[in-house]
Amino acid sequence: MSVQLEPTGSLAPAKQRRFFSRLIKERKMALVGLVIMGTLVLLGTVGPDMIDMDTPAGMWTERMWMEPVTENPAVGATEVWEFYNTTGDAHPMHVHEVVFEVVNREGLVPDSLAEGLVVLDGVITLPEPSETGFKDTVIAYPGQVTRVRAQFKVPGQYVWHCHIVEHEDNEMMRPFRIGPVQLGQPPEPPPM
Ligand SMILES: [Cu+2]
Repeated sequence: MSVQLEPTGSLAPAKQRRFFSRLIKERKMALVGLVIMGTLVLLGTVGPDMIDMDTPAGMWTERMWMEPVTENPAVGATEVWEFYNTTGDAHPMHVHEVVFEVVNREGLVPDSLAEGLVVLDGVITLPEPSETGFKDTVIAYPGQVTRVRAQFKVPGQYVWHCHIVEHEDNEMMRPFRIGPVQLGQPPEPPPM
């Protein structure tokens, strides 16, 4: 499905958010910094996700590189991807295959982060002048959700990841798939 949209930033923030949420699937991903079994886990989802529909809304779950795909846009779908940065660092987030527009950023309530929850504080920031137009990488600042909008046109299996090499090499990378599993693509592992 292809959706024609108002240009980024042309609506008031609250109206903009309602407009997007009516039309477009939102996916909520988390940037997390946890050590589990000696491994630094740096990406995840904000529940519920495709692996665990029982995760309470707003609670994040760390997801390893080898876990099944949690982002599976339909071919031709336009989606808003939300990067919830619960860490203390800024991360340049890169999505393969697509170009995207930066929609906006919104603050997260710090006390909730300490409890494993993301709660929006309602303070919305529009993209910087240098962030207009199509991008393939966006900086996700700490304590904020960064929203981007993309159309996923080409079926296949790709990755999204932080572009800091030390981070992407340490679990800050996840697979995603556009459309159904195709011949030659890695089979879906069972949920861990
Ligand atoms: Cu990073």
